[in-house]
Amino acid sequence: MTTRNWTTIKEYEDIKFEFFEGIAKITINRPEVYNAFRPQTNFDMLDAMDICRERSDIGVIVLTGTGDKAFCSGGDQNVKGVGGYIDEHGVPRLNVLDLHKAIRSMPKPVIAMVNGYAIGGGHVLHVVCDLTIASENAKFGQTGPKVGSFDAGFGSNYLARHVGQKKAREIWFLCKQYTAKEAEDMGMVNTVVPLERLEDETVEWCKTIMMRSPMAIRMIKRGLNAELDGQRGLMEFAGDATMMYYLMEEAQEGKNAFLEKRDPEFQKFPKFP
Ligand code: S0N
Repeated sequence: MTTRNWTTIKEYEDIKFEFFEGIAKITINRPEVYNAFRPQTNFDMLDAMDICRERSDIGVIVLTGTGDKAFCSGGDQNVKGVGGYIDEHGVPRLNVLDLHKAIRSMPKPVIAMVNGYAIGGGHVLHVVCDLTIASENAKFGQTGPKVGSFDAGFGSNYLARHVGQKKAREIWFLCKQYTAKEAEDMGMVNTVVPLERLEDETVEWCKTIMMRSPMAIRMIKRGLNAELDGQRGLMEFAGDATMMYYLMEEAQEGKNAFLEKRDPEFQKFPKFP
């Protein structure tokens, strides 16, 4: 494995947040519980995602877990209580759903670099990411109906877009574990590599993506999301269309005419077929 000089962007309690040549890496850093998330973990990741969105020198976000055992084992069962996962103030939360929304909304690709178990809510996390690159030792599966939870949102319906309805139902109803190869064959993993090549391969994918047009990538992500995300997906797609319109001279003409107290000369702009 190539050694890279990742620099820390910001210190957090539950995650590492690092940067290298346009790539932001968010690492769930709770190896003692196989990188299970608690409310604080999700707050940390949400803050990091905000920074990724704002920083124009970040082109791709990589999500992973510390060590070679687990990407993420889902919700931390030690803090699961009545109404959700209990935070330090005693408030039950399911704020992992805010993280799902942040990944969907992120106008840049988010890649799951799966280095071990992606189980339960950890499996959902990789499902929600735009791409999944897995190591050969990775294992995939849902546990909800076995341990008293379920995700009837992206974790099941978006999963079904990857693997089909029958397989999605199998994954949830039986709660089996699947190898990385099986997950790749099902269509929910993009590629599988030896563990020692995982980061190299992921960085190569990131670099290739970053050579592509960021606006084109953004619009493709928006369009693919919109099919499943209803009015919200359409809103984000439309928002980006408006942003592009604002970049055009035609939109500037409307604003300039208003400020100059004259009629706009929209007729001079082409009406393409
Ligand atoms: C990952 C598994 C299969 C690994 O098994 P293995 O190799 O036998 O290791 P273990 O000895 O079991 O584990 C090693 C140590 O790690 C601790 N640990 C593992 N997972 C968790 C966890 N999730 N919470 C707390 N601790 C965990 C073990 O206890 C052990 O520690 P020590 O050594 O001290 O004993 C296996 O560990 C496993 O099956 N883990 C549990 C997986 C699971 O059921 N996760 C929770 C599933 N539920 C959710 O994720 C909640 C979903 C949710 O919140 C949600 C709700 C609505 C909508 C969306 C979501 C969403 O999450 O997306």
